[in-house]
Amino acid sequence: MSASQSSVAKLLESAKRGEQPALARLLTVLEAEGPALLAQFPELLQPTRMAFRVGITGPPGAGKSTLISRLIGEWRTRGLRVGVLAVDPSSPFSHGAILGDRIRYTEFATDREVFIRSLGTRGSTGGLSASAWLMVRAFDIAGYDVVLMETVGVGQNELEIMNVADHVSVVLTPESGDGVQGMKAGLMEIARLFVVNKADRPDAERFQRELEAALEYDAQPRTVLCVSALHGRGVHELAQALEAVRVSGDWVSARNSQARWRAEARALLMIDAERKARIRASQIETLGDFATLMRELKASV
Ligand SMILES: Nc1nc2c(ncn2[C@@H]2O[C@H](COP(=O)(O)OP(=O)(O)OP(=O)(O)O)[C@@H](O)[C@H]2O)c(=O)[nH]1
Ligand SMILES: [Mg+2]
Repeated sequence: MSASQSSVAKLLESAKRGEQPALARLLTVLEAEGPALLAQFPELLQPTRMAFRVGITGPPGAGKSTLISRLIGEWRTRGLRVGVLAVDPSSPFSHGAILGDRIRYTEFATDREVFIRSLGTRGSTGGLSASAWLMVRAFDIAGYDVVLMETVGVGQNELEIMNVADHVSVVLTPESGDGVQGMKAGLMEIARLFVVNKADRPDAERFQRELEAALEYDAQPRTVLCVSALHGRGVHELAQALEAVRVSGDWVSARNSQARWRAEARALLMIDAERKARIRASQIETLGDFATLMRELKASV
């Protein structure tokens, strides 16, 4: 076993014992060297325990972070260990990443069973997705019960990231109204639960009914809940709905489904292809080089 291999093995042991600095380091190592580690350590590839991954997505400012901090509290009162991966670079959770810091939500700063990590803005958005796939495995190893993943549900990349989750909730607000029509079709399909947040504002129930009507003829049963994350209303019911899914264990077999392995493979292959493309492109200096590249491309199609 090489030196770095044995140090990663030690890191895995420490993370398993619940040591937070080891988990922080493991997340960093996984982000940097993930595929190699997955190949070397079977427990990373096929963990014996799995954290339930809950994707929380929705338009900017819908209240995702506020809701997540409430949900952390709900799970903590049940004695569960909660991780957060904030994928959206504009999130308040992520400011720490910009400062090069691991941050914890202030309320939970002294709670050793809560671990919050933001995904940096390094690299492309495709890179974020690959990082999410790799890093989220650290929470399985460390024996966490739940990982909440926050992303702004606007583009294709964010949608890709939600493949990492075992369950996706979409957070909307009464003002989202027409937004439902405009919402990415893929997001509507992937979502199992819709949260109408800011229900302290007018028209929340009307919007809830509209949403239920829009989902009525859908093959997948979906739940729509009205919540006010700011005031803590409806949060308990939401946590109960998510907890029911977690304990049902229905998501465990899906974790090993063809679709999930393919989605993870796609994310990691794309980042690898991007890295190779950058190297190859940096070698192009003249029209002749470019023409050679075009011949190579034609040959490889
Ligand atoms: N009235 C009301 N305001 C809320 C509620 N939940 C969140 N907010 C407010 O909405 C604003 C955005 O909340 P965040 O939790 O940062 O929303 P977000 O979806 O995480 O935002 P981004 O990560 O920037 O996309 C904040 O000013 C919150 O205080 C709610 O239930 N009611
Ligand atoms: Mg946020």
